[in-house]
Amino acid sequence: MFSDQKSFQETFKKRLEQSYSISFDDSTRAQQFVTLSQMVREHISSEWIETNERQRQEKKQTYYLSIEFLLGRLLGQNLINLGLYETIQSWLDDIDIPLEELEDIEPDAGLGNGGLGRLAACFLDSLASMGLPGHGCGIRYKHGLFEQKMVNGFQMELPENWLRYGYVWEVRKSDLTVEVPFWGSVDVVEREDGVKFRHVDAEYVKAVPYDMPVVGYGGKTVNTLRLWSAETSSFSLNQDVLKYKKDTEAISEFLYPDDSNDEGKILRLKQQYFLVSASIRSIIQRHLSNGGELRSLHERIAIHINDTHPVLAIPELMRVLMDDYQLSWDDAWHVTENTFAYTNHTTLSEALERWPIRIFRPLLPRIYMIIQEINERFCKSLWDQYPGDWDRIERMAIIAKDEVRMAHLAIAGSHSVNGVARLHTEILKNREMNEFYQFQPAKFNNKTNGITHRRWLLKANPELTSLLSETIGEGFKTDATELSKLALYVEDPAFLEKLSRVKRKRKDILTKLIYERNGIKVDPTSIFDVQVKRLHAYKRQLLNVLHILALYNKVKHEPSFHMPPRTFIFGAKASPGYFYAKRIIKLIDSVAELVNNDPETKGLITVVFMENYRVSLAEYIIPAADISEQISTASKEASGTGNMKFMMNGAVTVGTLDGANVEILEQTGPDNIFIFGLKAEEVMAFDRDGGYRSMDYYHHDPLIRRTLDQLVDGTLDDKGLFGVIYESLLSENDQYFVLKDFEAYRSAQEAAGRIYEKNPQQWRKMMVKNISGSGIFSSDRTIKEYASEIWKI
Ligand code: 26V
Repeated sequence: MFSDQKSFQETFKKRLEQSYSISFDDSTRAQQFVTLSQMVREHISSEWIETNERQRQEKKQTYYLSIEFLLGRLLGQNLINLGLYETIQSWLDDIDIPLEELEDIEPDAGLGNGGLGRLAACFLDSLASMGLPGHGCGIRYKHGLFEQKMVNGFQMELPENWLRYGYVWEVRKSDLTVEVPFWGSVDVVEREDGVKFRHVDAEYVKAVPYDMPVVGYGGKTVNTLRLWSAETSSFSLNQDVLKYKKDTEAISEFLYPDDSNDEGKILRLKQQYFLVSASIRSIIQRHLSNGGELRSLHERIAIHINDTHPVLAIPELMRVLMDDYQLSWDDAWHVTENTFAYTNHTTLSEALERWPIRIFRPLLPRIYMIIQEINERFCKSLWDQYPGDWDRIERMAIIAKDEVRMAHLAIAGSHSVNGVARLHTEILKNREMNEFYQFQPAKFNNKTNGITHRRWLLKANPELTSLLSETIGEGFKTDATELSKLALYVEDPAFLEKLSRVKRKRKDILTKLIYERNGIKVDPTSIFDVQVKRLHAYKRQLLNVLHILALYNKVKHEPSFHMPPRTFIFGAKASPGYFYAKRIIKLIDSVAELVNNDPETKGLITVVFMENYRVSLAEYIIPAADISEQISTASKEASGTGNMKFMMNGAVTVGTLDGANVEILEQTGPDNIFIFGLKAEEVMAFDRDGGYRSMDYYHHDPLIRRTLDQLVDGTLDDKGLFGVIYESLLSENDQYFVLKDFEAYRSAQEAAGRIYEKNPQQWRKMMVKNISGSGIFSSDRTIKEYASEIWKI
C-alpha cells in the first residue's frame, strides 16, 4: 500500500471512490483525511498484532491508569513514527493534496485538561518508541475538554465533539466487554475456611473497550491505549429503563463533570471506579490467559496510578483476588502492594481528593469495606511505630473525619510514591507528605517529567528538525541527549544565522494564523512572548497581564521610556466554575483592546488571546516563541511540561525557581534563562508565618498603584468587572505574591528585551544553549527511569 507512489495513489483514489461513491476530483479534504487515515491504520495492524504476540512472552508489562489522555491529533504523528511522513507528503503533493490540510481536518482527541493528561500521552509515545511493553487505560469520554468560544472577551464553553464523524484510530472490542457493579449491598457468607463477602443486588454497567494503536518511533512496536465506554444493552421505552440508560451513559459522557453538588460527586466517583474496575478485570484476564499465576501477578505486571483518580484500583485488586479468586488477605495484600506505584502531580490542597463517606459507602459498599480494613491495618502499623501518638495517626489515617482520603490510600497501597520534579518531590517529602516519608522513606522517589520530542520537535517544528539533522546528524531523533552536540555550534555564525531564519519561519506561520483567527496583524520581528497553559491563579497569568498594563503606562507617561516591540500571546482555558480565572481571561481581553488600539502603543505592544488552546494549537504556538513565560508562585507548580517544550524549540525562559524550571536552569546555566522572584522556601515561610502585606507594595510603588487603579477606575471597563481582581490583590492580601514579585519580574523582562534588541547574536546563543540542554527533558529519559527503578520492566 505504501511501497511505491503509483500503487499508493491508485489505492488511495480507488478507496476514496468506493467509500464515498464520488469521483476522486469531487472528493473533499475530509473524505481524503478519513481515507488516508484508514490506510495508515491498516498498515499499522500487522505490527500491532505482532507486538501483542511478542509481549505475551515478555517477562513483565506495565499498565498506566489515567483519567486523562491528551493525545491531540494522530495522523501526522503516526506517519512520522512510521517513517512515512515525507514520502506520503510528496506522493499526495503529486496529486495536488497538501498533507497539512488533511492533518488540519482531524479533531484533537482532547481527553484531558492540561499537563497531567498530556504527560500520559507523551509517556505512551516514549514507551512504544523504546519498545517497552506499556499500555494505557482510560475513559472514552464522548465529549473531551470543552471547546472555548470567546464572546466579547468572555469565555463560553461549548460541548466538544471529537467523535462526531466517527473516529478512525479506534477499534471497538465488544467481545471484551466487562460489567461494573454499583450500589447494592454486601452479603456475608460463613464458610468453614472463614468469612466470605459478596457484593449483591448491584446495578451493572457495561464497560466496552475501544483500543487505539500507539505507534512507536520506527514503527516496530505498537502498544495499546484502551479506553472504556459505558453502555447499556436494554431497549425499552419504560421510564425507569430510560433513566437507567441515561445515568449509565453519563459515566463516559464528560471529562470532569461539575462536582459542586452531590449528584456530580457521585458521577465522578462512578467514573473513577468504572475505569479501574474494567481495567483491573481486563489486565487479570490477559494475565491468566497468558498462563500467569495470581500469586505472582506483581512479578509480571506493574500498574501505575496517575494522580489519585485511579486509586480505587488498589481496593479493587484486593477485592478480585480475595472474593473472586479466594486469596487470603495477606497474600492479596502482598501482591497488591507490589503491583502499584503512584505519582503525585500537585501539592495544592484544594486539588487533593477526599470523598465523603455518605457518598462513597452506598455507591461502592464492598470497596468501602476493604478500604476500612486497609485503614485499620495501616493505623495498627502506625501505632506500632508511634505508640500513643493519636494525633499523628488521625492525620495519617485513610478514613477520618467522615472522609476517604485518596492520597493516603495511594501511599499505603503502593510500593513507590513519586513527585514530578526534584523540587516538587522535596516539598512532598519535607512538607505535604512528610509524616508518610518519615514512616516509609524508601517508598519516596523523584521522576522529573519529560515530553516526547517526537511530537514537540519532530512533528511541531520540521524546520528546526531539518536544521538539527544537517548539523548534528539524525541521532537525536532516537536519543534526545544528542542535542547536546549542538553546543559545539554556539559560536558558529553560519549556524546561528540559520537558526534565526528557522525561528522567523515559524513566527511567520504563527503570524498568519493569528491574522486568520484573531484578525490581528502582528509584527513577526517583534518579540513573541508566550504564556500558554491552563488558567489558574497560581500560574499567575495576572502577573503577566499587569506587567503589560504597566508597560502601557510607562509608554504613555514616561517620555524617556523605550522598549523593543513585543507581541504577548496567551492561550488558556479556565475551568467552567472557576469564576476568578474566567475574569482574568476577560482582563487579558480588555487590556488587549486598550493597548492594541491606542496609537501610542499600537505596533509596540500587541496582545493576542488565542481561542480554544489545545494540543494542535500548541504545536503552532510553541515553535514560534522567543520568550517562554513560566512564572508560577514558587512551590506551587509541581513540574510544568510546557517549559520543556519551549526550551526544546529555542525559546528563552522567563521564570521563577519553581517545578522543573530549577532543573532547566541547571541545563541552560544562569546566563541563558531569566530567573526572578521569591524562592519556594520564602513563599512557604510566608504561607506559614505571615509577614507579607500586599498593601505596602501598592502604597510604595507608584507604577503598581497606577496600574492597579486602572482595574477599577473605568480605564478598562465601566461595569466594575475587575473589582474582584483588585480585591484579591489588596484586601485579600494577594495570596500568590503577584505584587511582591512584580518589580523582579518587570526587571527580568526588561533584561530579556534588552538582549533581544541590542545583542541579537547573544540571544541566538541563548537559543542554542536552550536547545542543546533540552535533551534530558525528553520523556524517553523519564520513562527509562520509571521502567528501571519503579516498574522493573
Ligand atoms: C487541579 C485543580 C482542580 C481544581 C482547582 C484547583 C486545581 C489545581 C491543580 C490541579 C492540577 C491537578 C493535577 C495536575 O494536572 N497537575 C499537573 O501535572 C503536570 C504533570 O505532572 C505538571 O507538570 C504540572 O505542574 C501540574 O500542575
